[in-house]
Amino acid sequence: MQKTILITGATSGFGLACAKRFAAEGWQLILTGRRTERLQNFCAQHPAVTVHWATLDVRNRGEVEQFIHELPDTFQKIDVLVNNAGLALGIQGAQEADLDDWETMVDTNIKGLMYLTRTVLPGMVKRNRGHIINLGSVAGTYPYPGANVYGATKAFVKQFSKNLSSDLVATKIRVSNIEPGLSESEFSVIRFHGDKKKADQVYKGTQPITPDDIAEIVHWVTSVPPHVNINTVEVMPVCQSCAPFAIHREKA
Ligand code: NDP
Ligand code: 8X3
Repeated sequence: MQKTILITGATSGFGLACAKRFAAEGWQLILTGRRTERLQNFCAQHPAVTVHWATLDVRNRGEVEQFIHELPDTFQKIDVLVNNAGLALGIQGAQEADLDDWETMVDTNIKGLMYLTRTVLPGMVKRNRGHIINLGSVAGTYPYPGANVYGATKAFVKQFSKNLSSDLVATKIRVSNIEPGLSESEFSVIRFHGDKKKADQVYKGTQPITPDDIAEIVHWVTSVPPHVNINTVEVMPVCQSCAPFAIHREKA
């Protein structure tokens, strides 16, 4: 039987690459994002792929619940949920960061992921089949200046993923947390509120991870034998490593 994958944030970056990767494997797709035109374009460019799409802001709990509860019959049995929609906003220190940016990150990266998971899970438990794949980040483990709330939202994703596995231990449902490092997508343009020049500086002189690299990993975690659960994949480009501890020294 054809498998079904629901991908949030399928209009760009990792989500779009996952849509293409799973389509190539013959899966049927449920694609969401706020930019309707991009979802329409995907369908126009992939006429042979079975797609159900919806303009959906994951921050809207009512819309998320309605969307899942009203899925067409043939799309109701979701095999894989990729909780990918998310963003970083700003890189200022905590003392000067924009509180609206902080709220948007919490509402999207934490609450949106919660709404999707809580609404999709009962069906998976009923069928005793499914896989929740969350997009965490290395920022959920390693601190860096300006990551403040963004990193904290991804630390939530890390612990939530582990706690989900605990709740689901008596089921065949799998939970994976993918934690990428430096990856080039629209992520930095969004983070710098549309400043493409600033965003380009992030990747200058590096060979970052690509969305296709992440899609390959997401596909891989679904393809291991059903009794195997890939808990966490932490992945960085070769040009990246963990920062040393920072020590501030007073001038003598
Ligand atoms: P992109 O900016 O390219 O894509 C982000 C996607 O999230 C878009 O499709 C966007 O769709 C969607 N999205 C954002 N806010 C909402 C919302 N409120 N409701 C619905 N969809 C939303 O970034 P990436 O592909 O790089 O990021 C994907 C995930 O991976 C994020 O969770 C990010 O934190 C994480 N990540 C990214 C890394 C990187 O360096 N790029 C590294 C580690 C993790 P639309 O605007 O159409 O709604
Ligand atoms: C994205 C990776 O290092 O920019 O989650 O926070 S990083």
